[in-house]
Amino acid sequence: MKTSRISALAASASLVLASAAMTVPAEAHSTGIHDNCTKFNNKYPHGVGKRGAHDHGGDVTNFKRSNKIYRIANNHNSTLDGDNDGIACERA
Ligand SMILES: [Ca+2]
Repeated sequence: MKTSRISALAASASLVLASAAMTVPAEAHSTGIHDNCTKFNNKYPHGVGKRGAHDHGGDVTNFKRSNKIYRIANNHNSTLDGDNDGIACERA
């Protein structure tokens, strides 16, 4: 009696786990232009930085300045600003 109850519980637990696994998308979540710098630079060729940001790596000064666009990009994918200088995907 006890064993069959435990088996039933285990069976329903397996069902819950199986349906949870089925809800996971087959492919990684895509964030559109925020997937990587290649896509981001298609829209913003020199990157997007916060107002007043300075390129750590060198001399990129022609990036688009927008606190809002930078914040949205960084929230979607913080690796877009890997060197954390306040400019996402800076490119000369
Ligand atoms: Ca950067």
